[in-house]
Amino acid sequence: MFGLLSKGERVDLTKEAPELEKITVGLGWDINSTDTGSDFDLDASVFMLDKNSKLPSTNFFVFYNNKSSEDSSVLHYGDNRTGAGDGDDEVIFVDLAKIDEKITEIVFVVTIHEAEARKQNFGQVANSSIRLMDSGKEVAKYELDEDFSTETALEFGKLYKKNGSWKFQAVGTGYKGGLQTFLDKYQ
Ligand SMILES: [Ca+2]
Ligand SMILES: [Ca+2]
Repeated sequence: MFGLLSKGERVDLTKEAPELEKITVGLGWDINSTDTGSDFDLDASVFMLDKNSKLPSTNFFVFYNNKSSEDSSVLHYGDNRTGAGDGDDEVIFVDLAKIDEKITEIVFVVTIHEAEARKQNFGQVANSSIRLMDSGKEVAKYELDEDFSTETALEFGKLYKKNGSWKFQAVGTGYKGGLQTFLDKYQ
């Protein structure tokens, strides 16, 4: 529908895909190079934020240890520890109709589990992508095209509500750090 998005590009889901209510968000990655001696365990997590860009409570932080948001609108389908194989390696489900009124932004991040101990970063990861699907049909896809040589955490994309419309933006901002970096930012 929207095809391939470039970094920073936004699409208006409410306006251009009004029938889209239940969205499956797939995150994929592969390892591009050298064997670092450990698996690459990338973790997809979701921060659901209020109008001040903060978590109303930690129940709106969805990750492998908290697989459902307080309002049950965001569900995490589970941890993939290697990224082996094509397609989506971790999947998150979003039901726009169930999102709590106070939530105006849903941020999808990807971090590398134990990046420091395993000496890993996004420069060693290939084919990173985030895509939105409607009943198995791809609606939009963003492929990370930058080579992050030191970053270990990534804000991949976000859904946000503006003037009553849900929009999606391909973000692609890299950080050094891990999940705690985002918790510090959003708490
Ligand atoms: Ca994982
Ligand atoms: Ca993969």
